[in-house]
Amino acid sequence: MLRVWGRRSSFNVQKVMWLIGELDLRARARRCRRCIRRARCAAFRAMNPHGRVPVVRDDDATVWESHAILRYLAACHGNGRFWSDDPVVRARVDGWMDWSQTALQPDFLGGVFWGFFRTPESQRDWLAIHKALARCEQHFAKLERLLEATPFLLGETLSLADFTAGTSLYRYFELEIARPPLPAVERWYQRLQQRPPFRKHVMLPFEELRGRLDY
Ligand SMILES: N[C@@H](CCC(=O)N[C@@H](CS)C(=O)NCC(=O)O)C(=O)O
Repeated sequence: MLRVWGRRSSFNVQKVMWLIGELDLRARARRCRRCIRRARCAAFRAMNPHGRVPVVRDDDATVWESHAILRYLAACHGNGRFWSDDPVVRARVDGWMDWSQTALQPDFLGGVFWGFFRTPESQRDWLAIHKALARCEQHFAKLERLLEATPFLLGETLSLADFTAGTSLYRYFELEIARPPLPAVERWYQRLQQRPPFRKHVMLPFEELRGRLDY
């Protein structure tokens, strides 16, 4: 039984819960009253020195950092699904995972979702939001080109690359923002929506986060 620390509205937790669902693993959500002040809780910091979620405990292994958790779960429980033992295949997946974390996520989650949705209207920096949106257009254009040729980012089957980039889709398509036409990305999004763990863990209304900068 896995133990998972995190809140359902956290984007980084959602990726991990989606994979746990796809792998059909049993998981128990762990919470403690002090988790509200995780960063200051010594017991939590002993598991993750950064005081952030998600954190997963699997028997004696404690893993933090969402992409490290995805790789750990796929390696231990995937039986070759979603990641690969072949270094060449794995490097391609890793490349898109790292791109998601260092390009798409900062611009979409940081620049647009935080800058626009989580920031109270009176404090929004519109110039920064528009710049981030323009960068997101370029990122989604890259995904569009990949997906014109294949149903999932790296071919016929789902890989960890889809988990990391795909977790943005629900928020990207739900927000009241300008978007370019992205027919291949939309088809991919529809394919992901057919997966119960994606619907259960990623497609979660996020209205409670509007104008909230507190975590
Ligand atoms: N790079 C880290 C980022 C972790 C992170 O920033 N987590 C956020 C939630 S998405 C967090 O812990 N925020 C404080 C909180 O929820 O208490 C990862 O991918 O796991």
